[in-house]
Amino acid sequence: MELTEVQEYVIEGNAKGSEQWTKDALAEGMDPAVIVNEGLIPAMDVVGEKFKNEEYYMPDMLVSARAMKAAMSLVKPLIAEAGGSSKGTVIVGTVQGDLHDIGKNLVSMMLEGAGFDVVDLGTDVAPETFVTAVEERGANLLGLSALLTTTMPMIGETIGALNEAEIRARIKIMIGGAPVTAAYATSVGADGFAEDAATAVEVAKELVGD
Ligand code: B12
Repeated sequence: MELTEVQEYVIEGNAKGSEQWTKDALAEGMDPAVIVNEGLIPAMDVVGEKFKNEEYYMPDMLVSARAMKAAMSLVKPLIAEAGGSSKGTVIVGTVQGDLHDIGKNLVSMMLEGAGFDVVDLGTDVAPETFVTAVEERGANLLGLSALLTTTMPMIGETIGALNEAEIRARIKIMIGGAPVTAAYATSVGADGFAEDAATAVEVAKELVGD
């Protein structure tokens, strides 16, 4: 089975196609991580390019996102299954004003796969909601995602809110999302940054001292 086929399904927004292809690929024994990293993610990059070039509009991005999610829902349990005993609890969420969740969900999935307990707060999460979750969940790591240059500052706002609540020292913070860089992470006082879900796992392990 060719990975270009599932890429096409995602690019054209064919959720039935991407789902069936993924089912067949898994039945044939393809590694779920390969499906994600070499099939689904590169496809979303193409979708982003098309949007930038005004070849695609919002509805096109949405149907592509749906096709990606249909495939991901099949892969997710398999990746999560690979985990072992808990390495700690991670709270994840997309910052306020931002509705992108595909990357965050992938990071969650990979963290679960690596043996972390993940508490996913979803998208458009207000700084106060993160503060409450950190207070209540006894987590040792927080992962913040932002996909828009306009919502990136909410990462800093969220860290500021944790400082204000005097709980910043309780938790390690890693951040990510397409526009986020290591330099930005340093500038807002985060502890770590990762540019993809696989690296996020390495950074997470490092931050919790695993
Ligand atoms: C799908 C998509 C959408 C979907 C989102 C569906 C969903 N449920 O997520 C919809 C259609 C809703 C959407 C809406 C919009 N979008 Co949009 N979208 C995209 C697109 C095509 C793909 C994003 C994606 O899922 N990528 C695949 C994942 C796997 O990659 P990722 O998110 O980068 O995540 C990886 C890493 O960044 C990292 N990571 C991510 N999060 C975290 C967190 C932590 C803690 C760590 C460690 C790592 C990490 O690991 C991930 C896995 O490897 C991108 C283009 C692109 N290629 O980025 C545009 C893009 C992000 N969108 C864009 C825009 C402009 C918008 C809109 C403003 C459009 C509009 N005019 O309304 C709205 C904003 C809505 C809102 N308020 O959030 C622009 C942003 C430009 C900018 N610089 O700010 C982009 C870049 C497109 C473009 N080229 O112009 N979008």
